[in-house]
Amino acid sequence: MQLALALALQACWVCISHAIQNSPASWGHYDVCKSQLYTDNGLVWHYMACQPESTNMNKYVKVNLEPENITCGEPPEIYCALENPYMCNNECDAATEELAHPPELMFDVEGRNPTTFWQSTTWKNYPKPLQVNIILSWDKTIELTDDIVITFESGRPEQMVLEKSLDYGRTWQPYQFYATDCLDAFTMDPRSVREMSQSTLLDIICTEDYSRGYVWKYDKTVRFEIKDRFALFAGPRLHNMASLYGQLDTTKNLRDFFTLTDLRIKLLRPATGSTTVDEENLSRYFYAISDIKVQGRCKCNLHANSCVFDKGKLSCVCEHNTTGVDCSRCKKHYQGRAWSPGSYLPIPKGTANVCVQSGPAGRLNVTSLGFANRNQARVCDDVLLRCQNGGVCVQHQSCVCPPGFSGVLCETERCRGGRSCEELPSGRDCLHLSSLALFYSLALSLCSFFCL
Ligand SMILES: [Ca+2]
Repeated sequence: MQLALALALQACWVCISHAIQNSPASWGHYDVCKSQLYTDNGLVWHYMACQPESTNMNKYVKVNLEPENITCGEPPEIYCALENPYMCNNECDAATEELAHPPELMFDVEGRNPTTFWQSTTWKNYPKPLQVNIILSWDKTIELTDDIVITFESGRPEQMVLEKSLDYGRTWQPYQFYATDCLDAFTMDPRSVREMSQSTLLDIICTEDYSRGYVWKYDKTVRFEIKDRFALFAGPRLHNMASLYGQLDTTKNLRDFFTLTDLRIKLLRPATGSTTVDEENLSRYFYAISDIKVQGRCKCNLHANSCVFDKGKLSCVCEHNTTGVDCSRCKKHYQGRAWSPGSYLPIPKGTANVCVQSGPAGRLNVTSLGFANRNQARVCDDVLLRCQNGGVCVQHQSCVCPPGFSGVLCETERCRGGRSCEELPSGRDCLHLSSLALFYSLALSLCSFFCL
């Protein structure tokens, strides 16, 4: 009965794993660049489109502020609560660790109590605008995979623009405008991402959804909605990622929309909680941000499934005979045809578009290597092609498998697939008890039912 329970649990785990793989956080496709296949011609590489896992990009970001001296605390400053101009018992002092609010506190581990946050100087120079640029640089093209979420410790700004750069900060384009009054601030009609359609997805909008006054003071986040935009192709719960990937493959503008090297948050006017500014109490007005979340992946043109951070620099670990930080060109001696990115199509493995050897000599080599490989192909070794389940590799040519296992690398259990295994002296438990098999399939059905 214990075995039956274990099988039931295993069935549930298969089901949960399946669900996890289909969740937006780990889509499960395109995670392997190549695999080895055993064919009549010997072992051959089979190439597939691949991409690195989506991850928290904060770990790799460099942050710069403009103007440089905009962080509070030099000299020490007293600031007041926005809601109560007479509650002025807070101090910012850059020289005292507990009272300092440097920019790195926007990217530290969350969940600390009290919250850690960056804070600007107060609006003491009013009516000169209090404006700050927060520039996030990755020095590498990345692709966004989830919403950008900025959490304010102060009230949310009354005017703000989120911008992106695709050329390491040389030129900038707006991503989204945010204001309490879009018409007044940017002469734009207010819109919401919820009103967008497939044909308007690339529109740059101004939204009033995240800039309401201090009556909403517990609402602290400002978002740039990536998932809502994905959902226009992939469905509300992002179940149909194939549709999105297909669209990304064929529409360069769409792919570029989610791609960037830098982000710039332009804070243009702090929260005032009113239509007028209280000039007697300017220490009520400032910006404070406790967290910025950017989830994405290295852009490797579907030619790498990993990206390394070495000496402060991100770069793709290129496959398919490609090279460069983004795998955006063919390796030397592999320019037999023009470089092209991998393709998501056909779903789910895509097309690798590998770079091939160049020149007539290269082509000759391919033929002769092919012939040579056929004679000398390694079927097994002690590194990547290990014989499994206790098999022994003989002269790199074949695995001698223990009883109960077969296959090139002894990877297949003989008693599977309806064959009787009772006569085999295998130490493994095979599913030859029909009652257990029935229980297993019942458990699997139940789990599938709950998963769907
Ligand atoms: Ca923080």
